[in-house]
Amino acid sequence: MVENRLRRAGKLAAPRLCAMGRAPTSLTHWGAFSASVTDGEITAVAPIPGDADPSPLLGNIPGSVRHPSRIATPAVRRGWLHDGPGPSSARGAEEFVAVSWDELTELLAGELRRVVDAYGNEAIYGGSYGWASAGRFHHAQSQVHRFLKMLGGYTYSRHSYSLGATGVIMPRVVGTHDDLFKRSTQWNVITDHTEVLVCFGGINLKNTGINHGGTTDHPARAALTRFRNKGGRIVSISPLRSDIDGDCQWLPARPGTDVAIMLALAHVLATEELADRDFLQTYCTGYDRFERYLLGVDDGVPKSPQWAAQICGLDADDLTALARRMAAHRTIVTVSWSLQRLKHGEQAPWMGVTLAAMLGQIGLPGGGFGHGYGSMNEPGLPPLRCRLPSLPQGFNPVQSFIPVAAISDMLLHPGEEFSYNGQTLTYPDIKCVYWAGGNPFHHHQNLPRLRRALAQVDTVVVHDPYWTPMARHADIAVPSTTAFERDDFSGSRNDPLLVAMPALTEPHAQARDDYTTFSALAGHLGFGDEFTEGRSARQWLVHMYEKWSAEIDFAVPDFDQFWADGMVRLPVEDGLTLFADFRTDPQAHRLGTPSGRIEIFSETIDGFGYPDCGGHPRWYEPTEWLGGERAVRYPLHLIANQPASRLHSQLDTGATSRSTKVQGREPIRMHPSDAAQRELADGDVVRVFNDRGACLAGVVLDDGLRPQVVQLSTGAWYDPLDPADPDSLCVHGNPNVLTDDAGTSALARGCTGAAVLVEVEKFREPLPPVRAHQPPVVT
Ligand SMILES: Nc1nc2c(c(=O)[nH]1)N[C@H]1C(S)=C(S)[C@@H](COP(=O)(O)OP(=O)(O)OC[C@H]3O[C@@H](n4cnc5c(=O)[nH]c(N)nc54)[C@H](O)[C@@H]3O)O[C@H]1N2
Ligand SMILES: Nc1nc2c(c(=O)[nH]1)N[C@H]1C(S)=C(S)[C@@H](COP(=O)(O)OP(=O)(O)OC[C@H]3O[C@@H](n4cnc5c(=O)[nH]c(N)nc54)[C@H](O)[C@@H]3O)O[C@H]1N2
Ligand SMILES: [Mo]
Repeated sequence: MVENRLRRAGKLAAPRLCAMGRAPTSLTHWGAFSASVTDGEITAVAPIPGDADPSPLLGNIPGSVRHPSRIATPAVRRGWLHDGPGPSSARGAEEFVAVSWDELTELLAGELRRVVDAYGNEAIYGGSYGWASAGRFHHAQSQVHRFLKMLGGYTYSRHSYSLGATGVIMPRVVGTHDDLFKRSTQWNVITDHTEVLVCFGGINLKNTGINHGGTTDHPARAALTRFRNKGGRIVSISPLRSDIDGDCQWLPARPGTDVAIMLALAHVLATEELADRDFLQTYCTGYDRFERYLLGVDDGVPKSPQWAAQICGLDADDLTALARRMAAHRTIVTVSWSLQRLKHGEQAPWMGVTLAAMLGQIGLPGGGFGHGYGSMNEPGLPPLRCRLPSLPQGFNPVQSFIPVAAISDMLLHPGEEFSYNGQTLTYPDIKCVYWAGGNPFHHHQNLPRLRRALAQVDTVVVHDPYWTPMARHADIAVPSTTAFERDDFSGSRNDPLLVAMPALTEPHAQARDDYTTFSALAGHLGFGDEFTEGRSARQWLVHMYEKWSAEIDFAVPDFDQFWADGMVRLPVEDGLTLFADFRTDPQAHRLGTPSGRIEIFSETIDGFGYPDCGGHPRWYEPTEWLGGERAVRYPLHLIANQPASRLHSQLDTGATSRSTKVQGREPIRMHPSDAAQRELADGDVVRVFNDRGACLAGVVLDDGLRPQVVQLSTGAWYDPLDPADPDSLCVHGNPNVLTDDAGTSALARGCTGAAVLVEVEKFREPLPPVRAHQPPVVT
């Protein structure tokens, strides 16, 4: 403790400086930076030279390591410590008791042993979804999964909140989902060849700040500028003007109706002889079945621009003109990931590919399909020619899994059957939930329901550097280091630099690396040597690097040289066009689908007989949209999208994130006409509500929204006015108290958090304080 106080007072030696005395560099999911370290603390950060468009998220870093919201000591919920494991609705409301690391190890090892002995490893839910921090070794997911596998396994989760629907549908349609991003058509090909970019969901540059594992350059903004300067045109179909930065044709469609719009465009192509029948014949299967639906042969409803106009609120003539323009030019149809994070989210990427196939330009330079431009930095960037160094993961002997966003369903319905991707599975009976590196109170929908679900289990364990809302709901809170307090290295599959991440400062208070925590636990449980393989964290870095460098087919400097240099440049595959090989030779480069082609009709999916996902893409009426019954009670469509000021909930306490808050609340953007109807002014605090929950938010007027659309980003730390009440008002502005915890369909059961219907009213009571960034009571 004394040591820690001294460290904080800056009396101990400042952390290592890199070789040659230059400022140390490090890597985050949102960019590489060099740090100014004064008296042992990170006081300022600067983007590395060469990053064309650094992310403003870097501004959240200074001050974050010693923030009062850090978990300073291992801590156990008082009720759990006193009464032992068991269901409890006190999670999230009770104070904590500080324990020593030895006590924590003993308690935690004992509880894991108890659960495994009494119920089997299946009773541990170790999906532990979340982004954690950049770093190939200290990556929290890799650590927790490796540990739980050696413990005998755990119930795991499949896919992500990012791409829940795409991850299941696109392998059935084009044989892959990863390659859509990893091997996407590159920006330089787009700038050289594309004439029209038709973007469903826009290309929002705020999102291109991010890549999982890190990113060292942000070329999207410059690429779009070059594209425009060469005469390229951008059409943005989106409820928000800001989804394209700069000049474009903005079609502010009613949200949730993109599939209807795509169908209308397809209808024009089909009826005006503009569809490329040769392409559909050679490279696709099932177009005929789809066309019957498109033309309304069986249901009597042609999916014409006039039909779509009623649904999407755009002008039918504009849609017709757009379709003709797309057919006349080299065109890419892009679909943002947000469109598959909605009810029936499988349909938008499937229909996007179908539309691109009808244009016949898939595999031609600058034509075809894109998924996720403006969702992540990765699409448009060249992939590495090699894999990255990695921590061996081992084998999970437990078969039981859930689609990741089914967590509340699983906890509330043990033993019940559910459908997923053609299978009938059974929810396991979970006794222990183990989380490291994610924040379900950020990522999951319908938080009141999640709180009730978490109350069912015997024990919740959370490793996190911060007292996030998830950590507050833990029985056992385990303080982790941040990426800035340990040595590591990182990179990502579409970035040319592998970056050394030397520790910039000493660990805060009693925080420990997850690796150290798991090593101690494994030791206590009798598999310490297997877990550590006798290596310290530093020795693992050297080992991972050396093993990797021996396996790749080009030379890299040895570890010490890499560490001294701070980074190493890796070769990339330049000039890619998505599916170019397939186009050149569809036999040699068959897609990984049953037909080897693009499946516009999928016999497999059709065979599942799901009412909410049939054999070809189609328009299903959404549950949460302005055209439905529900909009009578909740007449505003809330876009709950990714925050511009942080990564998810990470560093919500930081300067960039806090600078956007309105009276301490998360900003909600509203059209002036919607505000006027409710007598709201810029800067007012409002209550945003529906029948699932309510939160406060601060009004920002913006006429760049389609009327009746409001926008409230995710990521404000959940802050219940009454922590004992799962239905309590969130005073800070977390939209997931409002969103529906319903899967996309029986096929993928992806997350549907992208949007929700709400009403907004002025909050007239005295403003409750925001306490989310303060630690809970720990005695
Ligand atoms: N309504 C709605 N909900 C959404 C979305 C939406 O669009 N709308 N988007 C969804 C999407 S796409 C995603 S990806 C998810 C994101 O959801 P998450 O990935 O769960 O969100 P993060 O805030 O990134 O959580 C990462 C956590 O890891 C912690 N952490 C960082 N480093 C370490 C470490 O070394 N060790 C440990 N133990 N912890 C560490 C951080 O402090 C943080 O609490 O949210 C989803 N939720
Ligand atoms: N700054 C920042 N960037 C991020 C993240 C972050 O937390 N912060 N998270 C990263 C992660 S993990 C992911 S998965 C990606 C997610 O990437 P996306 O899912 O693409 O991101 P969103 O910001 O949720 O949505 C993009 C845009 O889609 C539009 N949109 C929403 N609903 C509709 C609709 O029904 N129709 C149409 N046409 N448009 C609609 C919204 O206007 C929104 O701005 O972002 C990544 N980038
Ligand atoms: Mo994501």
